[in-house]
Amino acid sequence: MQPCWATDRIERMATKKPVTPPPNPTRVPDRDDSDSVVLERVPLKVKPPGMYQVVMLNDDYTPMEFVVVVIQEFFGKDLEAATAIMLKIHLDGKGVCGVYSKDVAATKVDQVLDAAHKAGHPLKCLAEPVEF
Ligand code: TYC
Repeated sequence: MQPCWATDRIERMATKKPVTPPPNPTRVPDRDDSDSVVLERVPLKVKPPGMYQVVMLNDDYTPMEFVVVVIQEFFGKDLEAATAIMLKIHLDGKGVCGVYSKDVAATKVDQVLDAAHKAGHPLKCLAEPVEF
């Protein structure tokens, strides 16, 4: 025989309505009612990092020889390739000196602008994303 307080407590528990937890809106159900697993297709969000081309611009004042040396020095071209790039820039107004990751391209631009500024030439270049 149980003491009276225990019987009271059990009766109260039996008549008390169970508390249902509120639905969690952030939880995505991973199973349906039939116990089968539901796989959700998650779209891939990662993209490979884009590449950047360093474009050099023509001007009327920077000596051709300086441009050729800069292209050799900072873009690793030999004399022939550097001269061809310089002439293309001279004739077309601009030309690509190389293609790099974003950070490396930005560093190349800084190096060229710094060298040109120190030498007193108005040579300009910029980095732009490569379209594909
Ligand atoms: N146009 C310049 C000249 O005739 C040469 C030059 C070439 C300058 C390429 C800039 O990015 C350049 N002296």
